[in-house]
Formats: sequence, C-alpha cells, structure tokens
Amino acid sequence: MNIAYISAGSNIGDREANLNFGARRLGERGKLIQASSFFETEPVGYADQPWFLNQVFELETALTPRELLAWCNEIERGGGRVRTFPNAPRTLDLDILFYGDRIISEPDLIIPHPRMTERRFVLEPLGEIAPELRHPVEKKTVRDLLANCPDAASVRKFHAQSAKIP
Ligand code: PH2
Ligand code: MG
Ligand code: MG
Repeated sequence: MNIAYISAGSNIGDREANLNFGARRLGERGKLIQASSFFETEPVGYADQPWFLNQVFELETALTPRELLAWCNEIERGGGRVRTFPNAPRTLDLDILFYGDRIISEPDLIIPHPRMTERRFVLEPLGEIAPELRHPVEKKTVRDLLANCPDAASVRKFHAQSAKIP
C-alpha cells in the first residue's frame, strides 16, 4: 500500500459539496486516512475569479501514481469540470502532492507537485494533517516549508455552515 497526499480545490458551484464528492470518490479506490479542514483561499495566479475552498486528503491506495492521476482526472470530469484555460475557475481540481517519497518527473506527471512549496493554499491544509512530513526533494518538513512560504495570498480556516434552521 502507498500513501498519497492530494490537494483539492473548488471555486464554482457548491464548493463544499464538490470537495465532499471528491473525497467520497477517492475513497472508492483506496482508504481515506485523513482530510484537512476546509480553507477559504484567495485565488493565486489568475486573480479575477471567485475565492476557492481548498482541502488536502491523505489516501492509502494500491493505485500506481499514473493510475491515481487517471482516477483524479476521471473524478474531476464526473464533478462537471470543463477545462478552458490554465488556472480557470473549476468545480473540482485534484492534484497529487506526494506519493510516498517517490520523485517522478514526466511531462504530464510531476511528483512532488512542482508548485506546492510556493502555495499557502496547499501548505496550510497539508500542514494541519501532516506537519512532520518531509518533502523528498526539498528535504524539509511541511512545517518548515510553511514557515518559509513567501505566498501572501489569504488562507483562512473555513467554518462550514451547519444545517440551516428554517
Ligand atoms: N488552483 C490553481 C490556481 N490558483 N488558487 C487557490 N486559492 N486555490 C487553488 O486551488 C488554485 C489557485 C490551479 O490549480
Ligand atoms: Mg491545481
Ligand atoms: Mg489540477
């Protein structure tokens, strides 16, 4: 069995439902070990779009990295994602951050995720569930990466609204 960390993001539609959908589908091909809180985050890269909900999952899985990538893409499509342009708004984005301590560098599959160290919206939720995890290339813990992350974009823990009272 392998342990993978997956970053999830949504900024269209019912963001909580989209993240919950992703968690449930991931669990169909492995065991969901941990899920971080939801974090409400300012868009990074392409700014003129709604704020995101971001979350990180820890998944135990027998899938290979490539199989996991294909599964993430299939879940994204099932969540109604339509790819328009890079960094465009999306119902659900699932990115593999780590797969054990494997280092993979192929045109369409780079692990660890190449931009994770500069993204607070990834490091903050990851740090909540795995602060002592060590980045196999940077050789630093998530806690240290977070402490040294230059990203100034807003990341706040999101307190989900409880069921509405009529
Ligand atoms: N994803 C991106 C680009 N920018 N910004 C936030 N806050 N959250 C994201 O998930 C995100 C982003 C590309 O996938
Ligand atoms: Mg992404
Ligand atoms: Mg993606």
